[in-house]
Amino acid sequence: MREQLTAIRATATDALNQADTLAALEELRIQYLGKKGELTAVMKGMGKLSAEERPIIGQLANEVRAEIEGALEEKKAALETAAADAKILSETIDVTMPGRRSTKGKKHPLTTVLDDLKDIFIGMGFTIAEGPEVELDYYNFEALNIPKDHPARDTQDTFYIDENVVLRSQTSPVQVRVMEQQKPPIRIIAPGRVYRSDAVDATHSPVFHQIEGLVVDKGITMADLKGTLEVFVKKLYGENTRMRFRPHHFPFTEPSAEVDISCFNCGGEGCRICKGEGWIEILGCGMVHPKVLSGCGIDPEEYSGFAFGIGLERTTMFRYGIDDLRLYFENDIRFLEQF
Ligand code: 2NM
Repeated sequence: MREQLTAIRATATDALNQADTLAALEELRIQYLGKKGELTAVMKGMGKLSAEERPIIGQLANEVRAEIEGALEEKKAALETAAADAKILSETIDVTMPGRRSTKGKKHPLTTVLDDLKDIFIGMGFTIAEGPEVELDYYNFEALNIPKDHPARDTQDTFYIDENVVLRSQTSPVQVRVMEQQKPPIRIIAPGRVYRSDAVDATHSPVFHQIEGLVVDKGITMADLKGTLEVFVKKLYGENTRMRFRPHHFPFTEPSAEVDISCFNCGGEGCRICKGEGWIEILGCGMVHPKVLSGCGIDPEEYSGFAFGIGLERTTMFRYGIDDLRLYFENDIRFLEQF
């Protein structure tokens, strides 16, 4: 039995020295000290020893157990320290290393100008209305007094989803929806994406943005339209900007007009920007057609209104001197970084 114990002491010490993981240590603990372990088995056999031998072997067995336990503890502590050291080493941060510069995003020029336009109209008491981009033919055309044979309704010009559903070609359907649901006074702008079946070039895109405005109340006249646009134009293009109305035709307004401003580049002298004209067209507008009002349940004998439509891409081109609308959508960082 003495030999058995010294053999266990030797092999256990050896195995412990070689263990290099905490899991391996635990296995060794079970192998030697566990309920069915080798040392336990020897100690269970001590009953068979003589009275003289028993205390001597018993003492030896206790020594071997204490030794193995001690070695286990020591090895465990060493492995834990090594693991912690390795972790600390792998996590060191070199605080002297140069930092990585983070690039800061900013607003797209279209967003900047849209936000400015919204601020100007909100300042005049307008609220912002929104509506679907996939729109019923009824709201996009019919309710706006655009007859069945109008060229805008041609599949050459409008994207049709099916016979009755289109991608809206203007944001006026939003105005129609508001007029149907809300009693005057109405004072809204409807900014948003619109779609037309155009080929892409420097001034055309099948997707672009409009901001349309609508005011409906008792006694609204052309003077209110002119006064409102005058404030808008001076806020956006400067106090010295002059404005002129040219007669035009839209199916949904009567009378209708296009609005020019004195060229912000040459002040009206004539230059490359205004093509020598001194004037630049910036928007379309008019008094809401009585048929549009009554179609929305608003009595044109009691109420009148004005409406206007501004192209966001065009307005932004003027603001920053951008000469090609494709630049807005190409996401070239060298273009975007300039604003
Ligand atoms: C324009 C020009 C003139 C317009 C008309 C309406 C509505 F819904 F009230 F009839 N909304 N927007 C309008 C009028 C839009 O864009 C060049």
